[in-house]
Amino acid sequence: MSKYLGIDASTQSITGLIIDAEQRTIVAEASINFDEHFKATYGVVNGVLDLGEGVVHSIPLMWAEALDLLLQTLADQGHDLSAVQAIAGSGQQHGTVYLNASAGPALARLSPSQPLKDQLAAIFARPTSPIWMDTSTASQCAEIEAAVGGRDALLALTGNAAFERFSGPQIRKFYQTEPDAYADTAYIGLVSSYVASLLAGRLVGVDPGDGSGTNMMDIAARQWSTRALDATAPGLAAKLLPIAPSSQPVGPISPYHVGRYGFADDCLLLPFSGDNPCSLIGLGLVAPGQVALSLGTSDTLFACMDQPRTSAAGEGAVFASPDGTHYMALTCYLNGSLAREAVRDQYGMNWDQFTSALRATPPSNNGALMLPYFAPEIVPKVPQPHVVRQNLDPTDALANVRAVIEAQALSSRIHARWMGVEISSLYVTGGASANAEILRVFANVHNCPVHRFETTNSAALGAALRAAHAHQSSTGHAPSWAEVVEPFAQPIAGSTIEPEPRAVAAYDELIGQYAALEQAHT
Ligand code: ADP
Ligand code: XUL
Repeated sequence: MSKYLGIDASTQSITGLIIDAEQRTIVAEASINFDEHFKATYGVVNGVLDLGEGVVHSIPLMWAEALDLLLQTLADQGHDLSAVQAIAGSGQQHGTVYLNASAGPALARLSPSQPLKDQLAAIFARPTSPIWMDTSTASQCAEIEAAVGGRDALLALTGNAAFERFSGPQIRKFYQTEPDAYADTAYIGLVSSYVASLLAGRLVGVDPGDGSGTNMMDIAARQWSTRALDATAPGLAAKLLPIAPSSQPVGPISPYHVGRYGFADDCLLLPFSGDNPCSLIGLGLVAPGQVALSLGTSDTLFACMDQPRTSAAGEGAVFASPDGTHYMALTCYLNGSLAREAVRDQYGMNWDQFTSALRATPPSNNGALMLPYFAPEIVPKVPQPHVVRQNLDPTDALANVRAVIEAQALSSRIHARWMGVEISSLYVTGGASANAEILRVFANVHNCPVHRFETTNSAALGAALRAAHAHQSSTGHAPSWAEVVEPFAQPIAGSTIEPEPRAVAAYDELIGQYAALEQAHT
């Protein structure tokens, strides 16, 4: 028996993935898509509520309902959840959940005969949660940087400049705009720690991987920073739980899940981390070297580092790795899958037609370029949506498809430079990594092979591997991270996409034009 469950609570879905560490295989994978199941009840589109003016929230009660549905689905598929020895998870990063004083007792007395949503509806001090797509906190970012002594001081302390989507600026905005609700908030957690709490039946702290995405954690000490907390909102320290080390079990799973889904009562639970930090583990990046690309709702490019290298220009973020010793550098784009879908839908295509359009058009697109800011962009910073076309006919569907993908790939090359790592290959994950033609553009723009994996859910896989590492360590045999990830972090044989010299040369020429266009419009 060596089964481990990883759960990824992401923007558009919640995924569960079970590995058998002895057999070295993934034995179960199930996803609950929020729009498919909950659009009618909660009004979400692409998993979120777009409230206008850059305000984007989601609904923590929906995540609880989705967790129940996910575990029920795994049980209905015939997976014996009593065989799961440990669980870890990941959440979309930065999103904050605000709970009142009834949350702790309500979690402690959960009855397996009622769903979570019926027992937890009253625990929220704020019914919705701002998430990583929210860009409405520019003034709070400036205030926080100023209060700690400037951007450089915040960078040195937390590893990151203030970003609109990070938790600290979002908490500050809540305190400023809804002071009474802020005062009534007993606990503030992240998406990750909230979902972990639903599994634990008690409140669980934020891990250093996700804590580094808050602008509130001392990145060197991996603890909340009093200076940063004071710069964010008054009384904040009392509303946070201590940072929970990523590899230290928080206890057994709650009796609720034992009674309802048949988990063993000694099934261990680990703190959850961020989706990108868990993907780092799921793709096997437990030592510096490889670079990974995640094509999910957000597109992210990331690498493992020995030391926290910071991005002075604010292009990238630095997070603590959940492996406990390393760090990750990350560049995040808001216009990832939803920009690809915007083009796909504008021309009435499905993914097969989108893929055919890529096949039918030449690398560098005869010089046609697009800046694909269908929504505000994080890198480069673009506060208002605006799509720019240069030498690109808006009625030419095929050229527009190629233009959006080339823009994303060229931008990922330009804005990866701050990481200071040579990209000699790319490990890919995320929903759109199933599309080989999209990957071909990235291979040619970066002039490197692109490796694919059995699952596109590397965050859930990384969480399952974290569970395996912690459980095996707790039973006396402490394996190295390399030993734990090695059987799973193997590219699919024969699936590598190699760069094509002529296309590479075309992009080497085009990238200067793209950078100039970007500079002219940002
Ligand atoms: P997240 O974890 O951020 O919620 P995923 O990694 O699950 O997102 O990716 C979901 C996205 O994958 C969808 O929004 C969709 O745009 C994209 N996707 C799925 N299949 C394809 C495909 N064949 N080609 C391009 N994109 C795809
Ligand atoms: C990373 C980021 C996104 C979210 C959602 O900084 O904002 O990648 O984690 O996946």
